[in-house]
Amino acid sequence: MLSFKNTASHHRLLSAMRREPVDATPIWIMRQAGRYLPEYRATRERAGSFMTLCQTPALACEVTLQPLARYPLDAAIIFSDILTIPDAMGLGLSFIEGQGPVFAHPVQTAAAISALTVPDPAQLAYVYDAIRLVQHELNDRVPLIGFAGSPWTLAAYMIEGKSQSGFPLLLKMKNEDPQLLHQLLQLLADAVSSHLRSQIEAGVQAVQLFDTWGGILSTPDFEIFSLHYLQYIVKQLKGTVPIILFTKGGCRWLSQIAQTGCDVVAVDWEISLKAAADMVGSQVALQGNMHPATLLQSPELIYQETARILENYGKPTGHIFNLGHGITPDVPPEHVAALVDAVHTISAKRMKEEGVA
Ligand code: 1CP
Repeated sequence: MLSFKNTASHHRLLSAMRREPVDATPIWIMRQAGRYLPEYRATRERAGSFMTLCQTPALACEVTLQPLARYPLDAAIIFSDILTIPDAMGLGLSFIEGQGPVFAHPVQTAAAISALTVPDPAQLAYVYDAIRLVQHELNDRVPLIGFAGSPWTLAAYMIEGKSQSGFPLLLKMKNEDPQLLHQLLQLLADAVSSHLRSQIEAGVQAVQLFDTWGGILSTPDFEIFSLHYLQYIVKQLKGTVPIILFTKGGCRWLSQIAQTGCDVVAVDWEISLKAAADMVGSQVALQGNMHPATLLQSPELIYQETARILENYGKPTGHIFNLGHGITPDVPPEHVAALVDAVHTISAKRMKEEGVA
């Protein structure tokens, strides 16, 4: 039986996810613990490698909390990576400077795919241990978000063996042996469900699924190869904690994504939040959607763009502010302070004026 922490209602993030009144719009940032922070780079250097950082709970806990020490963010996200699942399946993950993730044993044949199994939770225990450490340190200051990659996005890296523009080997398998690809996607859907369930048991109060590469598909193929498995995972987890679905490049499909039964639909910058709200209806909250490059501009321009996005959304709740994709390493840390302040100040003032706070 799945047990999870009773999610206290005083957290802005969780209230906004339920579309209940909030005193200000909550904000967290994808990749908020990352290379734009000098303290992250220092801990990463001390760890020696990215995987050691992920697999050492004390260090993963330390970097998870670093952005919270600097900014009044409304959530923490556990420091880990979506590729820990294929690593636990035996694919041999390493991160090569300047090249990104690389697998020693990509899966490209029926024999390699048939040999895979759902990892034993013990193989990912370092993630659950890190979650327990973070929850102890946070002491209910803000909620902690857990995450995983979508089956489609994980399959992309597992088949290609690395980050490869256009993912040609993945698309070749989709076209030439779709049943084999479905075998891999279903196994991943079970592995992702199991990993998220264990994260929830360890104490995360919401989860996000990153479907970073769903947007490369055509509409019929998105439904068959990505959405179907997102829906399967949502069904497995329904009734535990709120679920955020993020398909990058997926603005064409926001209404289908909302119909999976998820709680929050995360939106990139390709569509306005107002248009997104018209597509998803009133059953889900929205997350997003500032262009990450906005954070390279001056604090004045960041303030103006924040005001524009909040105004464009226009409703008192049901919005979690975020970027439309991860923060980039070249962002000056003080620009993040300007953003968090702008979101809270502008939204709190508006809620007071409208008498909702
Ligand atoms: O050397 C380093 O420090 C590497 C940078 C880095 C970081 C900070 C990687 C390598 N992963 C992470 C952490 C990470 N990855 C988090 C931490 C929590 C947070 O603060 O948000 C999360 C949520 C992820 C998720 C992730 N990893 C995604 C989905 C989100 C997205 O950005 O689209 C993907 C695609 C990955 C794979 C991955 N891991 C790392 C890199 C550089 C990549 C992308 C490779 C590519 O460009 O295809």
